[in-house]
Amino acid sequence: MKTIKHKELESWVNETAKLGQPDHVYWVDGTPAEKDRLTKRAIARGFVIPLDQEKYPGCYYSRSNINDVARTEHLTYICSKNKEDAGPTNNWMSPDEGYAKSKEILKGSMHGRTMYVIPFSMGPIGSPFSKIGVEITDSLYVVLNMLIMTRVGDRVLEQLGTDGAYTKCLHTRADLDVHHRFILHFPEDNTIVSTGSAYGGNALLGKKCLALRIASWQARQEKWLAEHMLILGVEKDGKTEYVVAAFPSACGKTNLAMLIPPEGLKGKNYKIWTLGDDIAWLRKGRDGRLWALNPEAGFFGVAPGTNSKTNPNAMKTMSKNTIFTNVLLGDDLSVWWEDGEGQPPASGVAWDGTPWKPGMKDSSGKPVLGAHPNSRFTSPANQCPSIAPNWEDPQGVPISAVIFGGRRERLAPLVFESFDWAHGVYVGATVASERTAAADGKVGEVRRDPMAMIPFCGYNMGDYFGHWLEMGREIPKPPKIFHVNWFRRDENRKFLWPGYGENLRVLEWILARCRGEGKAEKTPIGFVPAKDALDLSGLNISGSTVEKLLEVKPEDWVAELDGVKAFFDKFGKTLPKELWKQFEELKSRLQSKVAA
Ligand code: GTP
Ligand code: SPV
Ligand code: MN
Repeated sequence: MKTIKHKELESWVNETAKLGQPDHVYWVDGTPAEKDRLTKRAIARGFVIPLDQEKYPGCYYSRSNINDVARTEHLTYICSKNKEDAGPTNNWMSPDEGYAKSKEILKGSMHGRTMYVIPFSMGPIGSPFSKIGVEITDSLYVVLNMLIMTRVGDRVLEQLGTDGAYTKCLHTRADLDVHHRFILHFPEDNTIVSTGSAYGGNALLGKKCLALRIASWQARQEKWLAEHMLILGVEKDGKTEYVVAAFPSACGKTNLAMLIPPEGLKGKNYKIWTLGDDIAWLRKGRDGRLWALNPEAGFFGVAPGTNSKTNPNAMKTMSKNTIFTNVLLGDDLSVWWEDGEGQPPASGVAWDGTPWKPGMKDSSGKPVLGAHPNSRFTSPANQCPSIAPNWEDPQGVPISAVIFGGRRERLAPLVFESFDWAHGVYVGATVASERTAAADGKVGEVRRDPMAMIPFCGYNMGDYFGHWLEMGREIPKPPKIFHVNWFRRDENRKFLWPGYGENLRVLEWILARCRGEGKAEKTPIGFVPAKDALDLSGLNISGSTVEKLLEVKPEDWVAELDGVKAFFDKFGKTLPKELWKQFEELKSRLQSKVAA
């Protein structure tokens, strides 16, 4: 028997075991030997399948239930005492109801299984940014993923001491029935309860549940920010500048974070450093700037579309010690996905467990996908060739620019700069994006996704916007705020911008602006690059395409205002007056242009 110094933690674990009725309770210690043992057990139980170990050393395949392949936002709740504290963009359930519902599902749900207790740290152990969680789970898949995504084991218990604070993260697969699926957050109790799902953000509770929903609640109280952002460094002439960027799920964070400078900019000797691809925690530094740290230790990245042209660093990162979920499993124990690497295997099993062959069509003549569009790879961050040497610096890195973005076929130009922090908060608060496969819902539909946080903000977003405004007043030297859109299309729905590595050309302009350089043209929505301000050398792109990419049509932006107003109206009194002021100012800037 292990001696647990933290008595309150021990009694929570005991109580949960009484309720869940597992056959065994096992405390994860985080050693490599244990990882081997647990991996073997997962193989024996059929939870993971080893890939061809010569081609894919340390790599495993896993398939989740076909009704359990993406986050389920309609089953995700904030269980705050007051409904208002959850706000109009979150589902709300009373804490009493939340606990009662989940208790029913938990009762006996672990029977015949082992209950794993995973002490984990979000952020390097002991960093002033870091928070500790303990996940109880009956899923070995969750354990193996948590070992990659977070810092796990006895060293975390050591840090927790006899009475340290931690987030209770209780997970049971139960019967994986969607009727028993609830992702519940009790911010006032620093507690998460997740039932009936074994997929990604629903089950790896350190990620979206703790590091965003619970952390955002805490961040408001403790005056910092928990955001759905990548962190990257741009090095030139021996100096590195850092940016954070918030894009909605499956809108390019991992890709931007691992960017490789394009051929056309080779002469400038840029080097891009990856620090995080999904979540950033930001605090005011002693120097009065905003500093950022990635609380995760791994990447849970989208597989489809990833190949050695689009994201070579991701391909190298996942070449070993990786768990692949819901991609195509080749009969030769390879993995493959749409727009991936090379030819698909001659035959295999698709993400939904059915036999698959290249070129298969469904009854309506559409190609049958081998990999689910939201299939993923889980890889250790330190395997990334571009991982920054200082990515685990407990102090984080100083941020020069905050970038918001979305997936917009029309309207939003390639890049624009806000006028100041408050206007930047307005820009973030009004981000809209087309839905992707990362969550259940209609793909392609445009929805408001402020700061890419609509599924992840753990409290009333009206208050969240207020907190952002407040942070701007707290930080003497705030970063500049920008908006980008890599996804604008032409009449034939072809992307106008080549994207990926070429996005460095946009980062270059952004960083120049932060230094007070870089030429810009003032438009009603903000500053856009002046003609010739983007370095497009070596890029085969016509002048008229560039014009289209940077075009700001006031009449289109006026039309957008109705949607913004309807969105803001939902918040009633909690929406900061400053945002209405920004709205009115933008409206009059636009109207004077339309009239002219
Ligand atoms: P989450 O992990 O869900 O939060 O997603 P993410 O924001 O990290 O998205 P990711 O980088 O995985 O990209 C999602 C999809 O967008 C992939 O299919 C990419 O190929 C595609 N994508 C990424 N960057 C670009 C780009 O610059 N241009 C275009 N056209 N597509 C891109
Ligand atoms: C996202 O959906 O934004 C992800 C994947 O990063 S998940 O962990 O499922 O949230
Ligand atoms: Mn994400």
